[in-house]
Amino acid sequence: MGETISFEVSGMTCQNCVRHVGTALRKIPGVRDVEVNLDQGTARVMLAEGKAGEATAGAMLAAIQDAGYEAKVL
Ligand code: 9UX
Repeated sequence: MGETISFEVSGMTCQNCVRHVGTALRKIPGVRDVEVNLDQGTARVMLAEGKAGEATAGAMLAAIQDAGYEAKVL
């Protein structure tokens, strides 16, 4: 199954924002799947098996911020 990391994401106001965040996170090597929830302001990132060392929370925070949103680990 691999691990999951969840984030609180602020600044998302529409489904385009959701797509921006999801696209940014899916580009990170070792990310298997991403679920972004606009209403909850959250992103859940599922890692590929054994990829926790590559796909770090810090890399995800940077990717979300580069896309124009703020986030913190839940
Ligand atoms: Mo969500 Mo933005 O539209 O410019 S992507 S508010």
